[in-house]
Amino acid sequence: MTSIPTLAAASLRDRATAVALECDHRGESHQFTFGEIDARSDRLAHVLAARGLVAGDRLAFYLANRLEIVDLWLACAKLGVIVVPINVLYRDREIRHILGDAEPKAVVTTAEQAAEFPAGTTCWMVDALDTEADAAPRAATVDGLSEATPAALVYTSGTTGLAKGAILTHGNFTSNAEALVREWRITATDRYLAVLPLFHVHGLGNGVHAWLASGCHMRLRERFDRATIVGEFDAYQPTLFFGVPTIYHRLLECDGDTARRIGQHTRLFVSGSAPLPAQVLETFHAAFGHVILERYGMTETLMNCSNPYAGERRAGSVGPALPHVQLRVRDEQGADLTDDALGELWVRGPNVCAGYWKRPDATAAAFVDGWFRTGDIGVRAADGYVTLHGRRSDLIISGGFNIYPREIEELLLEQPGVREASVVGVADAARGEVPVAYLVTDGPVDEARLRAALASQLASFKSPRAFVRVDALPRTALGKVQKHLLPKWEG
Ligand code: MLC
Ligand code: AMP
Repeated sequence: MTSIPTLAAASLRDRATAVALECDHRGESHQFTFGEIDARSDRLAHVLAARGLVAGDRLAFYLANRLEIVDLWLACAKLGVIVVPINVLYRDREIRHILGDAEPKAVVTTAEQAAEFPAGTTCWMVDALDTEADAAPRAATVDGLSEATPAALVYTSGTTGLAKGAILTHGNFTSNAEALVREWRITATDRYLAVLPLFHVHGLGNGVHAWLASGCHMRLRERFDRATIVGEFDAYQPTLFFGVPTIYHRLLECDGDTARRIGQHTRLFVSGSAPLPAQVLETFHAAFGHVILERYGMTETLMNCSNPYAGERRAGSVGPALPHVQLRVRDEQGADLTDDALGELWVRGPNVCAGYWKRPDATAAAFVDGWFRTGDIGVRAADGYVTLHGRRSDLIISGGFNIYPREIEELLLEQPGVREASVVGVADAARGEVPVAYLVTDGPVDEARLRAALASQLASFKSPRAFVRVDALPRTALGKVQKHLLPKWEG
């Protein structure tokens, strides 16, 4: 374990002349060497320091994937500044909460996206920062960074409906990267096609850090786009690809020849962040000639489990715990369960976050004697393979993005005429799950008005697929909504 700059130095310094990154920049496709990436972040670090940022300050970004996120990440790591990534699909309510909680000195964004921010927010325009950095001298990495230094606050929703900032340290990122590079045999000769958003830990913690740790070649795309993805595979010929199940579902739309061609030059396809349906695994195997490697991680812990690179990649299982991760299956009282018994997964290790930002209550509830309660329910077989069976909370995962029903319910209850609201996840072939809202209302539901109200406040992926009017919500004697008794929505 070490700090991010030390981990990255193996590529930034030792492979300074090797091409590191290919991406669009200022309207053209560009290639950058590791030396150039190092210099860019040193210069940006100088600019950020000149603007008053010091170790421990927070700096947020609200951007779709682009080169400057890499610059920002490395510059902040070098300064000990804590990065707060904000999902670029978030809207007013989600943004206000994160700003109020993390209190960043500024938000780096584009002129167009700055319009999403409440008046009075300090927004730094990414293009202006970039131009300023071009002319700046190189700043040195600050002293005193260690594995315990916070590197990021990554917001993840809680059962209360309000997102909590997981404090991810330098050591969390470096230990995770070292494990993945070793376990997935990533080397400097790999070519990694990056399409996952860098504002979540899958794209950032796994993708960017496996790249930095291995010194491989990365092509960074703004996002996954089903219309252009085949062209990307053909032109770039990646060896390495990380996706969420929705992306693999979309890739199955490829014709047979295309699938075989893509499969021939790719070495490893990894899936995570939501359950990979066995049918997608099997169909993908038949078409692309690869068994997708499924792994299990979360914002608070980065990677926990992974199917092996060599050895059985078991359908429906997320594989054994990674070597640096301790994993237990425990009952409600925290007692260890035997193999094959269903319980909650608890994890401990250098991958686990330092707690929740300014939330000692939530931190105390989640950590017991250094063990983190994941809230995921699963079993471990005698050979160590873990299978997930759901969650303690009613979290919905749609396209790999998390949705806490409570957040949507609270907003629905603020709308005129809505007396009661309950949101549940229903199965969707492409996105895994989608939210559906059940409402008790005074009079008919004005769906257009509800949609507009939600769209102005929350990310589009949280918008319910349907609004179903019911006379009453099924409740227990204590008043808790029994979501499983709601009438089935058939689409
Ligand atoms: C989707 N949109 C994006 C986007 N993905 N915008 C910016 N950046 C992205 N990455 C927007 C689209 O513009 C559109 O907006 C809407 O979302 C739906 O897009 P779509 O193209 O119709 O969607 P689809 O083909 O279904 O594909 C969506 C997807 C996306 C799979 C590409 O859901 C995605 O990127 N998911 C990855 C989520 C992720 O990385 N999760 C990891 C969490 S970490 P509009 O406004 O037109 O509706 C974690 C821990 C771990 O979970 O490691 O396991
Ligand atoms: P997030 O808060 O976005 O980091 O989401 C983490 C959650 O995603 C985990 O707690 C799991 O419930 C879920 N998850 C991640 N990987 C997998 C997987 N391979 N299969 C099923 N669920 C997963």
